[in-house]
Amino acid sequence: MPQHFVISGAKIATLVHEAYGYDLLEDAAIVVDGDTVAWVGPSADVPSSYSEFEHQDHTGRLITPALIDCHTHIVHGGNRAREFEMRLNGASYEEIARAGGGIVSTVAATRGASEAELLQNALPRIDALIAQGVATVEIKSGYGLDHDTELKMLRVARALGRARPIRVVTSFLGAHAVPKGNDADRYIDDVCIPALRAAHAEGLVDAVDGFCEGIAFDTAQIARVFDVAQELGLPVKLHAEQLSHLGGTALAAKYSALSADHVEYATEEDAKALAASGTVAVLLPGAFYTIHETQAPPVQAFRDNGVSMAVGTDWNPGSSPLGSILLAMNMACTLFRLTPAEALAGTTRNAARALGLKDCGVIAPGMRADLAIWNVSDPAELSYGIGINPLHRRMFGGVL
Ligand code: DI6
Ligand code: FE
Repeated sequence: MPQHFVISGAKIATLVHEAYGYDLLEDAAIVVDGDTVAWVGPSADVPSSYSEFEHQDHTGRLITPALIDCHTHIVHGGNRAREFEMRLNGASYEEIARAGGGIVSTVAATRGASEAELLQNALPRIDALIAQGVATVEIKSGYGLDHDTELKMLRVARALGRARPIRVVTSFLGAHAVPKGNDADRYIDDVCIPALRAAHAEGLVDAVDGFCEGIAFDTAQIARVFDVAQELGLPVKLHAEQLSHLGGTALAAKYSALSADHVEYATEEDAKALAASGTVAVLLPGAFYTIHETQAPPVQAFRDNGVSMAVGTDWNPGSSPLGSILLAMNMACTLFRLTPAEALAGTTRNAARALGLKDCGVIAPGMRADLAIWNVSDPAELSYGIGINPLHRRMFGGVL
């Protein structure tokens, strides 16, 4: 049951004003009324009308909006540790593929798992994120690549949101890879688009995603999926410019996408297009790190053009087996040169934007009371630590 709290004495990174970085208040208070933030300001100025509310002193702590992981693939069967080991023992890509490795192996494991099994596998991943102050997580389909398994993955994602105190936002990613033995165009028209319509009819889809890449789908194929998304009234997002420059970012901007994700190979011109469409650039340093990518996303061009940047884990069994949003923030700073304030904005305000959510990601009156209370005195500590979790408590919808 949501309660009524006055939380005082803490530093509060409200993240409200983009120009002010953390937008930090010293010795500040938050009034939580039910599931909503009612008031924010100096501890000394809490209106007396709230004097009956339960009081909590958090002197010496930092409060931020609860974190948001805006890009994950945490519903999937199996794992690819064996393949990781084979690669480090010198196996070639072909040898790994012949041994049944790669995305195909995750598709097989996901098809073979029941809904209950997929749920059991994903719960520890959800719990790991919750333990780091995450209150909203995006989860994609994309390891089914057939009608039934794509819908099964999304049902499991919805079930995770009922099984745990966390908000789950789903993305339909039928256009993730071409299943073995299929033609890409026929797969899009005969499997992906009908599955999208069926998933939408079941209420399973919050947004539509795709993988625009040489090893996946080209812009014309993605555009066909996006046209259907538009017809259904669903927002779109896109894995774009991860391994090469194929024009996915410009396509995402053309469709007013919520986000363009990865974007290592995006250009200055792409940055201008994202700015014009209000599309968020989602940076995923876990994949960059895992695949030893050397081309970093054009962070300065994003800054110069006023593109909002978010940061996610991309938690998936292949290119980013990264289960820590805090480590993703550290990597975004170390590998991509984000400032710690940008990294925190990337997992709060801008991550909310990347999901089209307007009621979370900042601390302000009227917003959901999704908060993270940290045992740190300086907000930079959240990005500075490597493998350290300083969370004290998380509040989800007013519930501690
Ligand atoms: N980009 C990636 O890096 C992953 N998917 C995507 O769209 C790879 C997924 C995998 O290898 O399982
Ligand atoms: Fe991804």
